Amino acid sequence: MPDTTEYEATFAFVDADSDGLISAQEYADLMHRLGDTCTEAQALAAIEAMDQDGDGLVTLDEFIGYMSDHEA
Ligand SMILES: [Ca+2]
Ligand SMILES: [Ca+2]
Repeated sequence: MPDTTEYEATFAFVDADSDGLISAQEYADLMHRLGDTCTEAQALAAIEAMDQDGDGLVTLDEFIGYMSDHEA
């Protein structure tokens, strides 16, 4: 069983309005807060990569699933 505490903390950090979903807008805002440039298209692509049911929003489960798959 992987330790998901760190993922949950990261998710909560990105989920600015704490509604349990990460939107492309929240992702773009985070990138901007971190001093990164992020276009709307880049944010949408990032969300699409994590979004498993295609509703355009990333749940904690989808986020953890993505992180688990993409971390050695
Ligand atoms: Ca949110
Ligand atoms: Ca989704």
